[in-house]
Amino acid sequence: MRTLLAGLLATTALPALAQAPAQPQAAAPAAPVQTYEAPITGAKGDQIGKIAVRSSENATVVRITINAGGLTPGWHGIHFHSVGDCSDVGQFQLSKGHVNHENAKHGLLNPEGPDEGDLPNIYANADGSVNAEVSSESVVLTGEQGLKDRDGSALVIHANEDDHTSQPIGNAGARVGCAVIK
Ligand SMILES: [Cu+2]
Repeated sequence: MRTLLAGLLATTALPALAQAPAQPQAAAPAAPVQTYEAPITGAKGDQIGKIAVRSSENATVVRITINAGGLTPGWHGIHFHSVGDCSDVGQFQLSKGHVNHENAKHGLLNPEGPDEGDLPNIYANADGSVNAEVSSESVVLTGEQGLKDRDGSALVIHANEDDHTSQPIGNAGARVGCAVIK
């Protein structure tokens, strides 16, 4: 059956190829890229760096820049949390839990995950600085379920690394940085 189908495809595909127009087809217009920038507030309320977010219709890329002294050296879990409120400095609980419209389990490596807030860890250098870029195909900036929805969202940085499997946040610990996305 598979070879029969392949044969059919081959015979029908060839004439179609032969009829293809000689001139190159005009490229489809690129989808608009949305951009957003915001400061990252550290555990003591000082600005420790910034996020620069770019999003297309189906993916989001976040560039994270953290100044020397901004974080403890080593790996840190980061997530999109569901509310754009970082005003409770040092706690950052007002940013609530992860963006998670599907009620998925947390964890990029969890068979029942990931949730929409999940992102790879970032690594802070010995001086506490970070230059990183992470991406997600689970969220975008605009739209009803976008990061910039009615109550916004937040990029939250945790004290420890995310193990990408444990509930609810991969043992990532306290919230030590927060950036509003609104
Ligand atoms: Cu988190």
